[in-house]
Amino acid sequence: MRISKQDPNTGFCRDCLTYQEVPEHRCVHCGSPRVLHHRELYDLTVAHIDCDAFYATVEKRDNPELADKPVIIGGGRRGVVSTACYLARIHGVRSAMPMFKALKACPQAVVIKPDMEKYSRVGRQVREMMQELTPLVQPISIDEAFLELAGTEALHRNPPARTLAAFAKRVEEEIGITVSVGLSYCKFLAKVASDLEKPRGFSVIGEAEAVDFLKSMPVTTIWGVGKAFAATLERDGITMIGQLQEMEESDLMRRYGVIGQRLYRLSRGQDARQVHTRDSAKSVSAETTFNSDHADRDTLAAVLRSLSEKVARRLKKNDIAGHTVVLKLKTTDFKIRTRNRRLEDPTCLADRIFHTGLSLLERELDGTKYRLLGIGVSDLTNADLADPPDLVDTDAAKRAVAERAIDKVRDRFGRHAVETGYTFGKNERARPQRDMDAVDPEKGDSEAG
Ligand code: DCP
Ligand code: MG
Repeated sequence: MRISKQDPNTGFCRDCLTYQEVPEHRCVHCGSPRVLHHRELYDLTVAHIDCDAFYATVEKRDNPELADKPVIIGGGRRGVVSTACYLARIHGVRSAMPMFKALKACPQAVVIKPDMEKYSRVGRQVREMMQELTPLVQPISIDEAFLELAGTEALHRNPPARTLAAFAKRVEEEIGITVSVGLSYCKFLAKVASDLEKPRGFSVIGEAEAVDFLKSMPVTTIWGVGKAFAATLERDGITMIGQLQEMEESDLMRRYGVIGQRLYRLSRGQDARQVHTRDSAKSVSAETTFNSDHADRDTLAAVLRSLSEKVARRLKKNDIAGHTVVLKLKTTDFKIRTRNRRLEDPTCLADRIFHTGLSLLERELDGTKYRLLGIGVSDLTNADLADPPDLVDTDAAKRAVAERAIDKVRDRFGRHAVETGYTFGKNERARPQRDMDAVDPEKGDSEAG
């Protein structure tokens, strides 16, 4: 049967994959209750896949006698639970629980020491199978990944939703473990969705219901809101996402700094982060070759500032951050110097990139004339962990808030609407002539320092 986007009423069975024209509770073909219907089922392309009780499921696969027994994986030196099968979870056993406590809750459990080599092998198999669905697979941990399936319909002759259901079925049949799938229009909600119906789940969150759905969820649903930050929010009387939805962005930013903006957007189901493969870019950088050579701090600092802003702009656009700042200089006799510094936390802020770059640059100001200056970041990660609000350096924290405010003005009025002290009036001299993307500063012709 041909399925078109005009026909959102047609669902399909997750067991036999037969299309279902009328919304029935059971599959018209095989009678399975696992029938999927959703108004946006054929429009959504972002998926999060997470294996169910991963280590425990692998052990159950390899020993059928364990099938109906509660199984706990853990022990070892730390004496905590790595994971527990869903049977053991009924008794209250959870990951990271001390083993003695877990055994008190479920004394009949079978305890198995983790076999990491085996789990890595199985995790790799699952990942390879994911990569047959789309080249855009972003692994998050040993048992989970994001997938972008836009544009894969022709290849699989199936809409993403059905491709994913076929995948889950294939993992069960060929690898012998189960997964849960979340399907949505953005990463945040795809991840939330995959957790909704575990195990063997397949949940869909569409754009139309996102805000309503989020309203009644606890703030801890938001990626990056851990126990400590949830406690801060609770002290301010905020426990549910619905409360965040009623707050102004400026208020959230004033209270919580950069993370306030994230809360504002995610609480409304706005998440522009793209799915990217881990090695799609090793670094993000920009560089400029001067018309005449320079040795003085002011000129170089101005160029550095505008290049840092360019790098930060790209990082923010792609929701990534870099852990290491890399400065590149080329002397008049074409010798290249690169200097690196690893930061405490990854950053996507121009201010942090600039100040780190400047301190590296200052050590190279020995009268040498430079014909090229470049700045970039490497060790790329998701922006989620970048620039935590509780910085020791309060001035830097203030500048970070200011930078977010400037970004907003620039989003609305263009890049040159706001100029900082370092670049003000220096745009002609500081204009980058060439930029580089996806260049690995560890390699190539550099002379590491
Ligand atoms: N893990 C661990 N210690 C933790 C959490 C997890 O060692 N505190 C390991 C064991 C898990 C694996 O990582 O099997 C994957 O983590 P998940 O959080 O995805 O947990 P599970 O896959 O076990 O369960 P779920 O079905 O909730 O995904
Ligand atoms: Mg899992």
